[in-house]
Amino acid sequence: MAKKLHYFNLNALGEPIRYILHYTKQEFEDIRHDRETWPKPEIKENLPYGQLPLYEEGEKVLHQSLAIAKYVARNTDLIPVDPWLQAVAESTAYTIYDFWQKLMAYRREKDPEKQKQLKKELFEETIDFFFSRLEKQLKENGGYFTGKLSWAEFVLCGIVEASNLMLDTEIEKKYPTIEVVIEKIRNLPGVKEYIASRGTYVLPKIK
Ligand SMILES: N[C@@H](CCC(=O)N[C@@H](CS)C(=O)NCC(=O)O)C(=O)O
Repeated sequence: MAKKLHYFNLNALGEPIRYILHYTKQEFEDIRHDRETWPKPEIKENLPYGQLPLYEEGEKVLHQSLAIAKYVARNTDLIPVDPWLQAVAESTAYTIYDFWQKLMAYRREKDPEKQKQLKKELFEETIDFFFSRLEKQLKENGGYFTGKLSWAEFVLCGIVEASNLMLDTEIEKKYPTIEVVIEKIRNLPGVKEYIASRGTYVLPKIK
C-alpha cells in the first residue's frame, strides 16, 4: 500500500518519522512543503487539523507526529515487547515534546524583548531541566531509554537536531550519553544514507 509522509522541508516533528521509515526499510513518498510560503489554503484547509505532519497509507490518513512515529515503528524491534516498557517509551517521547513546546513558545514569540527572555530561560533552566533527566534515564538503562533501541531515541534525535538548528547550539555536547545515542541513530543503516542524501537544513522564516 502506498505510503506518503507530508511535512515541511525541515527536521522537527517530521524527521523522527523519516528516520524510522528509512531504518525499517519502508518505502514511502517524502512530500515536503515549503514552510516559508505556508500556509497554502488549498492544502491547509484539507488537513484534519490544519497542521503537518500527515501520514497516508492508501486511503487512510493519520495526523499527530507521535502517533505516526509509533505506528510506522509497529511490528519492528523499535517497539518494546514488555507493555510497561512500551509505556516508558511513550512517556519519554511525551517528555521530549514537553521540551519542544517550550522551544516553540520561544520560536513563535513576536515581541523581541519577550523572545530574548524566553531564550535566556531556555539556556539557563529549561534545557538542563529536561536533558539532565533524559541523560540520567539513558545512563541508568544501558544507553537507551528502555534498555534497548526503541522509537523514543529516534524522537530524541530529531528533536535535538531541530532544537540545535533553532537555537544555533549543540545541546547534546553537555550530555555524553545523549550525544552517543544520537550519533548511533545517525549512523544506523538507512538513516546514514538518508542523511547523506538529504543535505543540511536551513531554518525557515515563519509568519
Ligand atoms: N501535535 C501536532 C503538532 C503539529 C504542528 O505543530 N505542526 C506545525 C509544524 S511543526 C504546523 O503544521 N505548523 C503550521 C500551521 O500550524 O499552519 C503533532 O505532533 O503532529
